[in-house]
Amino acid sequence: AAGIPAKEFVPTQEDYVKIYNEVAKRLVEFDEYDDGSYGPVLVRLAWHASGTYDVETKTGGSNGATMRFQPESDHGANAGLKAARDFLEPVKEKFPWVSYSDLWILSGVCALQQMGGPVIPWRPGRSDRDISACTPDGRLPDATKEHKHLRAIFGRMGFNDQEIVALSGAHALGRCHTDRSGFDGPWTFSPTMLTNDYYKLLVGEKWNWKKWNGPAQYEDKTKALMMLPTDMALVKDREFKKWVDKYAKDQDAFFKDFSDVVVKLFELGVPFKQEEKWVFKVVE
Ligand code: DDH
Repeated sequence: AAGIPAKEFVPTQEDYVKIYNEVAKRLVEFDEYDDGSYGPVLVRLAWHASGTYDVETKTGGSNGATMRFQPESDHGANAGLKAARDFLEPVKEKFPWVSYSDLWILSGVCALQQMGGPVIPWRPGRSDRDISACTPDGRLPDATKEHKHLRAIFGRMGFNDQEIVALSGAHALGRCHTDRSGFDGPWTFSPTMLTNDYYKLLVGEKWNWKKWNGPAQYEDKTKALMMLPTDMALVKDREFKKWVDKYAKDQDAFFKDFSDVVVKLFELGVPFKQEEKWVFKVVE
């Protein structure tokens, strides 16, 4: 009636469970994509939304979902992530009250859990910002570089050596695409399951330069798997290697540290009002 303001919809945990379940359902439904899952590219979207954070200026991070806009969507590192954003568009249409920023990160959590990863506690609180909040190009890691670059880039986000190595285990998932990054191939034989195989392969296989016309990358004996120069930096640098050895031997230790560091990554720069983090149940 006139004069009575419409009541604002305040979503509860149950409403976010509906979104988690919808994304999980779509992951099963659209199993023709890539290696059989949108999971890896959803994880990469959540990581690239978060990994722009700069501790000093407190700019970037997942609050804002500024990758919706050019120029950020056109940054070289974000090539191919339109597939993930488009995959989530019908979810946004079904639940218009959720911010893109919360949707992208909750979907990353969903993908990781549904691909056999550890529980990743999550809370809402991100709001979408406009094009003026886009971060400059160059904040995400460059795969052609080495240990110094990794420490500079991840140090800017606020991560130490152990956290850099734990985060990198996400490369158990997904693959490189020649039409996106220029690199080619998956890191493991099970690119839609989160395991500690990335570390096992890093220390257990012999890696040689791939002979091809593409960017410099490594390949294993079978030539089916790959490592980026930045992946190999984790075994070439003694301080990084300590953690690679630990996670190669102990999947539980990897899962625990991975969960902790991903929660930290996904929350960088977000002005939360809510203290409590929720745990979402895996959809069988
Ligand atoms: Fe990554 N990553 N990543 N990555 N990443 C690529 C794919 C995927 C680097 C470069 C690349 C993380 C760290 C690094 C995932 C998750 C994470 C590709 C291939 C390149 C290149 C893209 C393509 O061609 O489609 C570099 C460099 C680093 C680093 O220096 C440490 C981290 C921290 C994560 C994370 O999620 C926490 C995932 C998943 C993929 C697979 C995407 C797909 O479509 O499949």
